[in-house]
Amino acid sequence: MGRRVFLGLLALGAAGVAWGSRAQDWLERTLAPVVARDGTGLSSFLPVGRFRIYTVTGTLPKRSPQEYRLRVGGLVDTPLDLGYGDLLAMRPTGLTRDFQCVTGWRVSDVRWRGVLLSDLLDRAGVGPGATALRFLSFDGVYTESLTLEQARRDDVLVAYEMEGDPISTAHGGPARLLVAPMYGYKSLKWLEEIEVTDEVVPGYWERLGYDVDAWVGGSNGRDDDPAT
Ligand SMILES: Nc1nc2c(c(=O)[nH]1)N[C@H]1C(S)=C(S)[C@@H](COP(=O)(O)O)O[C@H]1N2
Ligand SMILES: [Mo]
Repeated sequence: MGRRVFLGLLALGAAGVAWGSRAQDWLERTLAPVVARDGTGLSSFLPVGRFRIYTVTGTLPKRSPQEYRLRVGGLVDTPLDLGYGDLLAMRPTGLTRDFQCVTGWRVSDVRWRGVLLSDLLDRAGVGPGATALRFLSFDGVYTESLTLEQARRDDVLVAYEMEGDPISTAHGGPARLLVAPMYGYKSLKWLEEIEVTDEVVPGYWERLGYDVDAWVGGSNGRDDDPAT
């Protein structure tokens, strides 16, 4: 992608803020093929609204609410296989928090809505010996982890709404993880599977040297992330 095109996209991104979510949807549909064609550093993030869009695969995988499934398995009493409607039918939890990437950008006061991960775990019933969770994305590559104690916090959601709208494809919809007290890389997008495990299995960026415990303000702060 040429420099002028890129600057044009930046301007469109800014316009998206002013025009609202319909323009933003259009922008994301238009940009998705650009990201897919060029998986280099330059286009591995896109400025959309106040956020940058990250995707380690260079694509924005899309699943409609109708086809969306979320599985919860591993060390549980009752494995779950939930649809989008099943998530909406569970007790909703709202949360407004700053969203911060380890590379330094931050979006203040983002409004999220979803299901407490803790509620999902209660529904599945966590079995003996369980100490951690592993998360898988339907992008087929990205993974994340939390300890069971972290996962049970009241600021950790399986989120399906952001800023009052269904979470867009670019932001990891139909449903993504939101680990509000930690850096953005813990908040796995395009959530497909949660596996309850007996040990922490380090996630995608953690295998590349990032802290497994990614508390915002912790030792992790650095700006040499290849995804910037
Ligand atoms: N599946 C997937 N989830 C992901 C990532 C990714 O590349 N793929 N990037 C992570 C990082 S580093 C950040 S900062 C946030 C960015 O969220 P956003 O793209 O909605 O701005 O998503 C996180 N979750
Ligand atoms: Mo990030």
